[in-house]
Amino acid sequence: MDDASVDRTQRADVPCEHRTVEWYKLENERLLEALRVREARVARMEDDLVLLAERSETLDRIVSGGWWRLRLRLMRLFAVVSFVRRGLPQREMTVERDPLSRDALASRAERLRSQTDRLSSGLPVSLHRHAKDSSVRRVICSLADENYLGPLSICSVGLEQYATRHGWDVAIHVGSLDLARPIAWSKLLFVSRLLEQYEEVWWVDADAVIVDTAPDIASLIDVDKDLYIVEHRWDEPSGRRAVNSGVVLFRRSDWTTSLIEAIWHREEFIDHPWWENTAMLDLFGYQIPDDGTPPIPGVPTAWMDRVKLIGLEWNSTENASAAVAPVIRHIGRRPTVAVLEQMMTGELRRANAVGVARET
Ligand SMILES: [Mn+2]
Repeated sequence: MDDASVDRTQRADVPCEHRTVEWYKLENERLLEALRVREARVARMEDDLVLLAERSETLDRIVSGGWWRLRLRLMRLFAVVSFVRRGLPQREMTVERDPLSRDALASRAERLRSQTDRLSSGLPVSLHRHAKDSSVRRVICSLADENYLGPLSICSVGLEQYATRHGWDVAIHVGSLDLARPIAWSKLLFVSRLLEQYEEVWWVDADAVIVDTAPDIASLIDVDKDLYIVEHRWDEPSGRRAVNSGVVLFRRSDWTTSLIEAIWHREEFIDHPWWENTAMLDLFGYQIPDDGTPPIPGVPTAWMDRVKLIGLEWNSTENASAAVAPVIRHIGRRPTVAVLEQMMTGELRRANAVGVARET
């Protein structure tokens, strides 16, 4: 309700026949007062309008100034560029980002070979740090010589994908660590060095690829087990089995150190076709036939107490040792390195296609 309506009510309250000169004087004063109130209100509104006009002038000055003009121009340019880019075919950019393209693998091989990082022991490596800020230090590792630099590069693509997802470091060494023995034996030396600064060291052969990054191998860890490995099996001759050292998770402990030393000292197996794997099998109690046929399980030795046999999916090969849903596809020896590389790339491409399909 405003003053005017109050006036009207008051005026209406007194019938015409009872209105006196005094009433009219008072009524006049009331009306004048109402008029003054309105004038004051109009004056305030006028002040506000002046203020608004001043502000808008300031805005105009700012907008027409050089800085704003430049910003507007940049924004317009950005909009045009992103519009044009959206319209262009994406093929070229995808090829550049494809870690399995010929160029990407070549530069990856060069990076691995450069070994610009150092372990605390001074050993040169190519190190990718993905480890999360946690109390457990974990590393995935692999090693190969120049002959296997191609497979090693392809292998490292999957290792890095896995490491990024689960917070592991990746350490890769190119070259033998003991030229007196076949390269396979260098694995033991490499793992030993890594156990000096990591609590969990996961070895993956250069001829294997991680094809499913979802499962977390750390979830398999038991307090009373220090070695995690897959036991392969054969249809024929039936009943043959053997732990395969192509994929092994080592936990840092005195037991692990002793085991690695014990394997290393089985010099009679240095040139055996399965190298250090044979030494490990012998220590664990498997029988190694002289005719080169697969090992026969025997009475497990005390070494097996701290060994945990894990599912085939962690080291899936072929036939009876092929997992339905592999985490790691271990390709193994092929007629040529080129064939091996082609198979590894194929496996990773399929895996990534499945991964992309799953995520979208
Ligand atoms: Mn292998």
